[in-house]
Amino acid sequence: MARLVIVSNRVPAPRERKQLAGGLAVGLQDAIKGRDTLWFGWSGATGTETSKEATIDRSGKVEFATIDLSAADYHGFYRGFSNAMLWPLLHSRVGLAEFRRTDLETYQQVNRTFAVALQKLLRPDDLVWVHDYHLIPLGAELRRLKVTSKLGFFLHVPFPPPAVFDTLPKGAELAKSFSAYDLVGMQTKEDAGFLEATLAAYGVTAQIGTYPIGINPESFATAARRADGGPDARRLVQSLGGRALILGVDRLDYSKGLPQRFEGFAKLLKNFPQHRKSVTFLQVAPVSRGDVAQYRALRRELDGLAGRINGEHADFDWAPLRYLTRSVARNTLAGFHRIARVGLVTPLRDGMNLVAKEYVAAQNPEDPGALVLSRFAGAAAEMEGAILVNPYDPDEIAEGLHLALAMDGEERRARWAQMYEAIGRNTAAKWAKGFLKDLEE
Ligand code: ADQ
Repeated sequence: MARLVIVSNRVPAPRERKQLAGGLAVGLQDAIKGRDTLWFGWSGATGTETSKEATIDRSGKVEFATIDLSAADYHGFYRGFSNAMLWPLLHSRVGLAEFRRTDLETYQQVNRTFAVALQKLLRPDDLVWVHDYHLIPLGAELRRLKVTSKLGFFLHVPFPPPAVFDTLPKGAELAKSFSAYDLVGMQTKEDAGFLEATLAAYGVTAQIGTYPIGINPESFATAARRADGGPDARRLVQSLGGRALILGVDRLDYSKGLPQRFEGFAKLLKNFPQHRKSVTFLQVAPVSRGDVAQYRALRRELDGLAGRINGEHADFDWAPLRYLTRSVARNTLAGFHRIARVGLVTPLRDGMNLVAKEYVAAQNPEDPGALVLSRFAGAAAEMEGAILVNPYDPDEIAEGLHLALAMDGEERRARWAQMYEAIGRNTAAKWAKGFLKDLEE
């Protein structure tokens, strides 16, 4: 079997390697099993200089090769072009994108540096799988260095319509670099169609396929069952005093539609007063990318909204909204999902959104909760049993919440069964195996 070479912006830190958690790592775990693997990427450390060569260490069957970034490269490549330009653009948020020519140059330069360091470690029959928007030009840089191995690329985030992508300065060059890969994987058919149309506009083609990412439903369900009886879950249930829990779990990111979600909850309290005092909304949203201006502004906005909503609707013995910007352990969250009567997942745009799938996996099949889901999350294409809403419209979110809270057990079980079947159809393991099989052929 060919060696698998995974390339991702962040490589799991040594302490994370024994117990891989989170989307990408969980998906890849099954692909790695029993395979000779090299995992290459940024260490997460910044220093005075970007490393010219990777530092290599081994953990079981996996070899890790990492590069440190200089502070200047971190700013231009990671914080700048990747997260202040490409992230908003790919989520169709042109108004939030910040372009600087120097950031683009640094992005290209870092991809070149990665390629040079990686090329030295490659063997001709390796299967190289590059992940996400930080590394789009890597394939073309490797080809320039005469690498002949099979090269695959997977985009975890959405791809915008051609007219939106066209606003990216020097976008033609970036688009053309997709064609250096033998296979390009996207989350949904819509994303695949937009990429294909964009490439066509620049006169290039690529082999594009759709590979919706998933989770491992059984292991998440087991974690949820275990955590359900644990001390944190008990404390949460006790604190609810019999009220229904609405739960949101996200990174603090403007793609997740949090202000509109908070407004939607406030509309629920206002437009459907029968739920006043019988629901509590818990939003867990740990700060992410706190050094990008747009993320700091979002945090300020949410602080204000949370204060206003609680000020307006709370009573001396009840606060409707609980908002946490610190992180909560993954297993604890699994238990919280199981307790929640409603999972509230309303991104304005999302590649897939694994939280929606985790919510479904965590439910008690005898008495499952309902999922209110944005129709602009990749997951919406699979989740017929969800209550789909337009995440830009707080009134519609409120209506969705009302429907979820009023739904009888029979309908909840029927909808949940459809969703559980869907998350079992596209698991993390199937995603990785499907992509690699197609790349190999
Ligand atoms: P993210 O934008 O990070 O991922 P998502 O898919 O929802 O979004 O979450 C990925 C993982 O992070 C999940 O396992 C989730 O449980 C975890 N996570 C999210 N919020 C958390 C929190 N508050 N505390 C602890 N864990 C949390 C990107 C794309 C998505 C795509 C994934 C995978 O933006 O669209 O689904 O990659 O491809």
